[in-house]
Amino acid sequence: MAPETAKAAAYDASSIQVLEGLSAVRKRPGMYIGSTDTRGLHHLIYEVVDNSIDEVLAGACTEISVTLHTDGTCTVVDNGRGIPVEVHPKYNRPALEIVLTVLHAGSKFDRNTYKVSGGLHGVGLHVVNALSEWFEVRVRRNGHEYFQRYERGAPVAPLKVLGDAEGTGTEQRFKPDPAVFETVVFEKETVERRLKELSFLNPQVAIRFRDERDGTDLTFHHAGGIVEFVQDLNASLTTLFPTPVFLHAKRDTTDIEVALQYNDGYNETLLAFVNNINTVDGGTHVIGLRSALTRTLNDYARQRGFLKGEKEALGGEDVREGLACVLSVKVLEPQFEGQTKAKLGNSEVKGQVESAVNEKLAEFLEEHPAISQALISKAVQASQAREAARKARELTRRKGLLEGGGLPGKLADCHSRDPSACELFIVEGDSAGGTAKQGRDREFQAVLPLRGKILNVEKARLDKMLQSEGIRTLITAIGIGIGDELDLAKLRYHKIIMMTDADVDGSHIRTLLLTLFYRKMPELIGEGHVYIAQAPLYRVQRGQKFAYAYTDAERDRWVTEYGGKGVTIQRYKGLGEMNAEQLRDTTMKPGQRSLLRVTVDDAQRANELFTILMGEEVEPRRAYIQAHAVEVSNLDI
Ligand code: 0RA
Repeated sequence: MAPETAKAAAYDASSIQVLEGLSAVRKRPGMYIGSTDTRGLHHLIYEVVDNSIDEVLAGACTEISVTLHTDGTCTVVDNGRGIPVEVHPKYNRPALEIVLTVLHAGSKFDRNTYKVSGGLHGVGLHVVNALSEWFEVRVRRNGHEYFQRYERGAPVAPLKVLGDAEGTGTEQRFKPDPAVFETVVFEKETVERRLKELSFLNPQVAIRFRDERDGTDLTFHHAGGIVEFVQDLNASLTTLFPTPVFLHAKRDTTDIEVALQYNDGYNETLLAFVNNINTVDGGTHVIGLRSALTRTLNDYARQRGFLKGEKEALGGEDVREGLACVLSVKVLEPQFEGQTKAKLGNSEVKGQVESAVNEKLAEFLEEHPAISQALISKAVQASQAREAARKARELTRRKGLLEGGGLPGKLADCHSRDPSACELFIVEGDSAGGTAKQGRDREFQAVLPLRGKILNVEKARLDKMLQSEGIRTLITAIGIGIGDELDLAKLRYHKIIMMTDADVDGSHIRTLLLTLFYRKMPELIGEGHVYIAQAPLYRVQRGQKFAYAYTDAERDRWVTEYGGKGVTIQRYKGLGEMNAEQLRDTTMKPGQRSLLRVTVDDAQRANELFTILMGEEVEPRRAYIQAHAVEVSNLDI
């Protein structure tokens, strides 16, 4: 076809519709992928991979490979049936083009699998295409290889046949558009984590991950599915029984899978997925699971005489102490709720999960009396510790330490009583604390100095945790309480800002704080209230001119700008080396400072590292340190 003809043909009614659809996505990308920050950027990969996973769920695909290239592009290859290329009757164009420009579930070409619609994945390949500078797709099908290229979502040429080909499959390569995203750099760890997760959730598929920027080449294939997932979660811990409990049930059209295993620690790790989406904010499926656990363990304990009297009962937190659990449900029409669409809303799912887990877990307990006894005795101990903690709390309360007006003495509170305007700076050490108190705006900025390291909550049960003054002070200052009694509405400051030195001790304290928040106040992180202050590393000065640098590269740029000669560089080894004015201008003052918001991902990563570095087991710790030798070489363990 002559180019003029192709062009003329391209401007018919349906392509106007396509262009309108495209510009809607490009105008409001957030509506489709949640945000245009690094989180939204990674949604592009998730979306493309999810489409290949749909082929796995249809039983038509066994291998997926994901590659991050040095030019900032990503390639996803699968050996599924290939995106259909036949002409779509309604649009009079190849189905492939429809899938990549308008539809996310073309009726005739729809695959009969559980869809994730409503969540942030499942938005459709056309969204990825529209937000990519370019997108190239190759399909092997019907004995041919087909190819088409798009730029900013629009095809640059019709679908063409490259030649003959054996087998079937789809290959997609795309370059996120820097005009849309705040950052276009894919994070290896984020992608790796998601692919590993998908391989546990879909044991039928092998997922290869390559990062050409550093030579990474990994293959994830976990035939044991979520049972292996739980074993992985407990890998560095001592477990109460060797093989995780696994249960699988169907209620109506909902498919329910649970794997769980207890360790001798005090924390709960519960990962919940709906149609392969990680519902970090929980929802009805999680509520159903928790209530079944509490109910079934209480029933069993009562029948066997482990609980005395009618009044004694195991609480939810007691039966979840030391629990590692993966819940994976498949729901036909999931409703996702909340800011990040990471919470399941379908009310019917609560009862479905609850009844399935009640039934199967009761069976398991009957059949494994020795394990059951170990579980119950751990939960009973947890319950006694909780009771002891409650008494200790009453005592301190009566002493007037924890109640309103009885705020910790070291806290320099702010004047404002409007939590949404208030900020709490948690500062390392009394000396930096003093500087921060001088540099703050007392109207809305409060300062809490921490003396030394806080207790590692990873290794302590509730009663011991509350004996630690540092922890109590933090809990009181923040105001929302912890665990099952947490009430986010009582939050006293909407920004909780960790301000520590940029050295090993500083990062250790930050990790301890993150562990406390992640384990005991997860909503605080989930709702985006936790931040890390970014203090400068250098002050570069020449004559009257000076600037602050937050990285080595930035320092070098200032040195060049100031002309090299006569420039002095001051290196800040800690916050304490700055005076109040400097700390205010560089790190505390809104509009001038830069704060890093902590995501659940960050906290999860910090915690994982922590479980390994601080855990009892020597072997995983050694393996981890060897694998990450460069990063942790100066970490004091
Ligand atoms: C619709 C129908 C069929 C396959 C696909 C879509 C499909 C989509 C993607 C996206 C990435 N890889 C994919 N592989 C397949 C089934 C068509 C048939 O019955 O042959």
